[in-house]
Amino acid sequence: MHKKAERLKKMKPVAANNLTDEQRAKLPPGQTLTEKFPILHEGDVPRYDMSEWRLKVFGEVEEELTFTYEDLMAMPTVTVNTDIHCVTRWSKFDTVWEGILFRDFLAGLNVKPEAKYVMFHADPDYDTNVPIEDLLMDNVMLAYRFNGEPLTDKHGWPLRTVVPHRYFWKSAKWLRGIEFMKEDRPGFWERNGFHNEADPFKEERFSGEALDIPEDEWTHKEFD
Ligand SMILES: Nc1nc2c(c(=O)[nH]1)N[C@H]1C(S)=C(S)[C@@H](COP(=O)(O)O)O[C@H]1N2
Ligand SMILES: [Mo]
Repeated sequence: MHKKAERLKKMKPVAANNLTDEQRAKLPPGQTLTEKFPILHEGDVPRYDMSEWRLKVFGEVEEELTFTYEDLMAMPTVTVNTDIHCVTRWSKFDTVWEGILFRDFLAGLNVKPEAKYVMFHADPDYDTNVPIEDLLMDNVMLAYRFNGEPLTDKHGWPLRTVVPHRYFWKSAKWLRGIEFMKEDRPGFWERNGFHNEADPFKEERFSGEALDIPEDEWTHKEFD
């Protein structure tokens, strides 16, 4: 059998009747637990020359800043264990991320007091918006390691955001820019029918009419 077909065949969700009480309590409504890690994105996985790679901070800041990867590696790190929830109905528990706590990163920037929202800009042509207030929690980060290993290309190496209390489209892979904004503005999926707030426990999936996503669509995606 073709290797990809082999992999897809193994993408089995954890059946609802096999969940412990604790797992059931942690699972947002309408979600299915998976032990695998689905890979979801638009476009091709970017390739980088790390000597050229930069992270830019711009918008409502006193001073625009540009970080090299070495700059980021030199910052204090945290390790966070958290659950993640994708709008296509898979959730994964106890994912372990290592990187920079967003709150710590923010403390080193000169953000104007009027700034209330962030637009995360990512490759290829992706963006997603989150209120600053939402980025101050103990588990929101700029991550570069997952489960004890460097992020893989497909999961967003060299740098992604992890905003675990929002549906996972708000966690941008291949992050390149952080824009501070006075007013909110919708990102890619937010412009395309997904909910602006995206709280999985409130099932904030869509902004208007529900998009026609088959409930098992994610089980046909690539994963590792
Ligand atoms: N740059 C970029 N980041 C992205 C996306 C994307 O298309 N491009 N898709 C989002 C969506 S919809 C999901 S569910 C998660 C998937 O992350 P994973 O592939 O590591 O599971 O990435 C999010 N971040
Ligand atoms: Mo997603």
